[in-house]
Amino acid sequence: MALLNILNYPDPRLHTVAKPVAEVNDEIRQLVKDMAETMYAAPGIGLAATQVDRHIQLIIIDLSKEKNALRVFINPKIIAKHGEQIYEEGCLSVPGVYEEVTRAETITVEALDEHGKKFRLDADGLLAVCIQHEMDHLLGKVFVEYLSTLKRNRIRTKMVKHLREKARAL
Ligand code: K1U
Ligand code: ZN
Repeated sequence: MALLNILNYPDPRLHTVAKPVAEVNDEIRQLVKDMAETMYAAPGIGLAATQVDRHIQLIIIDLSKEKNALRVFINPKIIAKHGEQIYEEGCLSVPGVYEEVTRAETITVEALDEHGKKFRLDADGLLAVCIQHEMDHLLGKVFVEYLSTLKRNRIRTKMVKHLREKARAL
């Protein structure tokens, strides 16, 4: 297994639109393993392939404390959504920033699992938030894009400064 590099906002590669996975094979399953290791190490509760510079429709989520309930969504599609909820979101590509975002309260998602088997899932609460957040990554959208231009520009400036300091320390 391998730890992958997570792209940091405002890296332009985070705005790439992901392509569907044509075949769920061993290469995809290896990427799932590497992404899971990367997400657990961060630590985070979700990760999209976009964030590790792989522009395919693959996201993973694990909301368990024990890190033993990995959910894999390949070519996910939201087929129904209802209501609204506000949640203070974070993002491994925007470290240290937590902001409220309004999303659907409940969703129904269809996807393939790591064996290529189609499944349907009804999700609410944090799971619904996380699926929507990760699926946005696949569309090239980062959660700060829901914020005001003023807030987004402040975050961008903070991140650029943080990245410069990180590079200088190397
Ligand atoms: O997409 C990502 O960068 C992952 C992100 C997922 C997410 C969190 C909260 C709301 C929406 C989406 C994170 O995992 S940020 C880190 C985080 O929330 C967390 C980390 C450790 C323990 C518990 C939560
Ligand atoms: Zn994110």
